[in-house]
Amino acid sequence: MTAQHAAWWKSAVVYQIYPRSFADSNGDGFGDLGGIIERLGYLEALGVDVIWLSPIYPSPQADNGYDVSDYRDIDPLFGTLAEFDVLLAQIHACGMKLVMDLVVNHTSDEHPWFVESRSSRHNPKRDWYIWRDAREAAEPNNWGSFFSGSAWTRDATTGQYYLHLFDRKQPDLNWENPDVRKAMQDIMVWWLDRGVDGFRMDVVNFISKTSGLPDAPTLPGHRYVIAVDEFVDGPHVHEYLAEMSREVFGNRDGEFITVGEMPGVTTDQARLYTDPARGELDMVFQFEHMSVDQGPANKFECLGLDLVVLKKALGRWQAALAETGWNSLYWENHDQPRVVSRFGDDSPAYWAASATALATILHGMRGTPFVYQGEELGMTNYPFQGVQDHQDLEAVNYYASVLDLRGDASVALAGLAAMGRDNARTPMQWSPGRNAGFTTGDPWMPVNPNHTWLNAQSQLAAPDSVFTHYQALIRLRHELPILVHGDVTPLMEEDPQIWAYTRATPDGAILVIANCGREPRTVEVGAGWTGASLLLGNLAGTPSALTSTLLRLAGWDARIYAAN
Ligand code: TEU
Repeated sequence: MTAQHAAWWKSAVVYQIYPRSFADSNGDGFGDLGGIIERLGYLEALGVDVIWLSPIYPSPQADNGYDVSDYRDIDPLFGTLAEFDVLLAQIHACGMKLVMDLVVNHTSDEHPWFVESRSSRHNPKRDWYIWRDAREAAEPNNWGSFFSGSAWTRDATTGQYYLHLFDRKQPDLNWENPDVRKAMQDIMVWWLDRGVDGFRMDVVNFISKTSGLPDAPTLPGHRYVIAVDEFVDGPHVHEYLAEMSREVFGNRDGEFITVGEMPGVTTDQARLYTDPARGELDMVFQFEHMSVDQGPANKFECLGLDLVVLKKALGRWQAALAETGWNSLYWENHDQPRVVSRFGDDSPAYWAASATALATILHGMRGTPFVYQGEELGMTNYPFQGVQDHQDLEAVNYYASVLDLRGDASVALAGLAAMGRDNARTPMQWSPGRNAGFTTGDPWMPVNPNHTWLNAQSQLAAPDSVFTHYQALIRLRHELPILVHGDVTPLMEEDPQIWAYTRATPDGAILVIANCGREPRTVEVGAGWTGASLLLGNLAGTPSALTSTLLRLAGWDARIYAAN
């Protein structure tokens, strides 16, 4: 966080592990810390610098750990604090760093703070959460939950309602209370003292709500509204994050990384959050490129991809944080469908090429790339057959709400299959064998049937696999400062099939170009690129230099050239 250490994470690549789906060492069907320890060699081989773990704290698991009931321990599902210490030591011994997921906007309703808070209107913890009286015998306002229904639940003990932007088992903390902020800072210090290297902060731009909690403008046909304007980048959020950074990292030496997950964040806000001079966060996860193919009020409404819109969304973020601030770069995480199925082409002929082309485009940009487990293998969406295949509460609640409103069930199921979070949560595909080598027991989520041919074991043995392409991209980022720092200039912005841009420093220039479609394309590149040498291509047999200004690209052909 301090100025002299500001740069290390700019050339780093982060790998996200969703522990319950990564590797199971004890046969209970859930991934665990022991499983991660066994697979550290795999991550070393991939070459990543930082590992981010989705939450492993004790939790009722209503939202798979994003509902924390104790911030200072490990859920027995995953292991013990002693095992955590072993994992951390081994990660450090491999030269990697560990980032914890910090869920601070809300806790579990089973956290002792909330148990106390709900016990009486006069309990000292009452004000740690957001309680309001009923309005005309109904919810205090019209805010909806991200997981369907109202964002308020009435608690019988006191008759008041508490706010939960997510599930009713995830009550929102009241960040206006300085004791809440101090408690969270203490938790962060506790983990840093244990040796962790930073935090990914869940929905951290939601922690400050508009004072008075006003109604959101109503939407026809909707009783509740996701009131983004009343909690996204709210009035005190910058003050709270600056205070957190000062109190937690202020006097601490070391190399840390902080990234705030920020649905709905704008480029102007992101520049403020990540301006090193303001001392808030190192980078944010923005969502603009994740919403280009979703309906504005309903993420399960699938619009299909317009590549120009996607290119411009990411291009805008590249430009906006060029001078001040820093981008994170990601295609996937535990909340998103698999990118090869979403923006690529997962048919047999183009699966590998489109997975590697999309990787090339993302890793060529300026920012810190994040790889989500299995993305480096080109893992695909799951062939969901019906609602019974979905485990995620967001999916289950959404389906129920559509049925409630007499909506079209088959459209809802198609939306869930395409956009559902469970796509990312099927077990990691290690081998062609039973349960893809994930567990010796019964996996908590079904394994994708394509693990027989799509798995780590076969890709590690193949010279031209999706895995080896990710390996090469990560190596390039470490070796070429121009990939880290070079200015980005988009090319052919209106082309619906070609994605291209240059990176440049006073010392050199790089061309990143991909054909994002099946049809071959011949593209005219500037005369300056004649003689450029190929740094990386994703198809076998790509010539090692550009010999003319006409570049012929096969379907899903992607290349990185260095100018001579
Ligand atoms: O997600 C925040 C978020 O707003 C979405 O991306 C979320 O996945 C949801 O689908 C919105 O429709 C974070 C976590 O990453 C997610 O796993 C949690 O469920 C959520 O916060 C609550 O903690």
